[in-house]
Amino acid sequence: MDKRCKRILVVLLVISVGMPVIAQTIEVPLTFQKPPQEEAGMLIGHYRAQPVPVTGVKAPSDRATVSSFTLQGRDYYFASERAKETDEFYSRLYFDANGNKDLTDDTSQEGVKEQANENVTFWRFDPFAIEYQLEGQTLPYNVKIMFIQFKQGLRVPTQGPSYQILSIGVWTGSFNHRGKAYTISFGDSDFDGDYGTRLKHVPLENAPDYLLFPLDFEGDRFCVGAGSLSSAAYGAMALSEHVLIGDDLYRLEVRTAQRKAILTPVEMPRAPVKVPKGLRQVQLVSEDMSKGLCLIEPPEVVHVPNGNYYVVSYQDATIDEQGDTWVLMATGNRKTPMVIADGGKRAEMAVGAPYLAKVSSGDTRMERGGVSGYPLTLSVQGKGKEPVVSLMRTEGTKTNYKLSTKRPNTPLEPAFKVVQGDGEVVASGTFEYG
Ligand SMILES: [Ca+2]
Ligand SMILES: [Ca+2]
Repeated sequence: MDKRCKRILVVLLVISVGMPVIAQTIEVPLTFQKPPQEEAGMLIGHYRAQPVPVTGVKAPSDRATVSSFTLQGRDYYFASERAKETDEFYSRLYFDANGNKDLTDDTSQEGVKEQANENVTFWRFDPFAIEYQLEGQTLPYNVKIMFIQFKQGLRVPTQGPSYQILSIGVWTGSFNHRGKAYTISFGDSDFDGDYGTRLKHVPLENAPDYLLFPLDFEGDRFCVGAGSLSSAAYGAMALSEHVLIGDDLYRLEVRTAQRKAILTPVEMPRAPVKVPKGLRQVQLVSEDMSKGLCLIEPPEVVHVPNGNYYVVSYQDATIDEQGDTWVLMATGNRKTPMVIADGGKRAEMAVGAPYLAKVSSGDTRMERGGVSGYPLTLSVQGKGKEPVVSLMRTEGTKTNYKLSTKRPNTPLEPAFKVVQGDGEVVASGTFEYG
């Protein structure tokens, strides 16, 4: 190689390193789909609503209670009744599928009873595919109605049946970002037919310090990740204005009626933040709680828009020796150190490993399932005192870790022994999740 050629080569290399690859606007066409049936950790689009009793609708029988829910200004009617007059609870559901305010010409469904805990029983029914109008477009929607039966004698807000109306359909699409394929899904968590409702902070009156942030937010949820919908949906985030994929900053917008999502590159002053290794997803919210920021697969140092942020939640992923992926999810609270990204010295996200397990015992005797005793609680928290809320295997089938028989893809419940000073074992057992 002669000297001139070398010089050219050097110049070319400098040019290729010095030119940043500019992120481009990404349009993601969305298709509607029913998510895998209430998989563990599927947090998209579930919403609780208390329907109001209605009049002017023909009931299927004298003992039926007619109720309704609303979607984009249209009312949808349903009725619950005891299948037999002597039945203990409402177990049959009618849905006004043809929308004529007459529930005598619709088919009915018998519920499947499921004991949720000692106080609550759910009556589950198959979901309904319905349609609604948004911005002149007819769109599909998926609704699931559940009846809630409270234990007798319990003080409950309503007499008669209480319902849970769930929005369980999601809009899903895929896109490529810097050569890698991602799946993005949106759920209508606040049940208004618009899948693009951004996070809104709702201060709870006299909220205690330990209250977790997600409970304070309204709006829709979404998830994005490499891989399938079900593994990405584990730990959906509150829909935020800005999303960082790697170190590329985008504004995220969902246009439900147009069946698409748009990721637009954004230029704004940003500051470097050091992210703990293994964190593959982080939800931040600005100090004034007005704006969310989601980090997807952040590099070790990510550049976030200048500002101070609370860590709302994160996922920490690890691959075990057999190649299975495990994802730990934690939720920050007000005690978790803020991320101060002011462009000054490099900010750090002080969360994640090491995780500490803590066992505490209550000093009030409790009764449960006919057994009386003192409760033992096992909790795990990260470096920033953020509680770990779940640990799941999201990919793979070969792990050597023992798995729970009650919860799929979850580690075996830890066992305990309570030993007296003289070595006598006074109690032993296993912890339960939840
Ligand atoms: Ca009807
Ligand atoms: Ca919504």
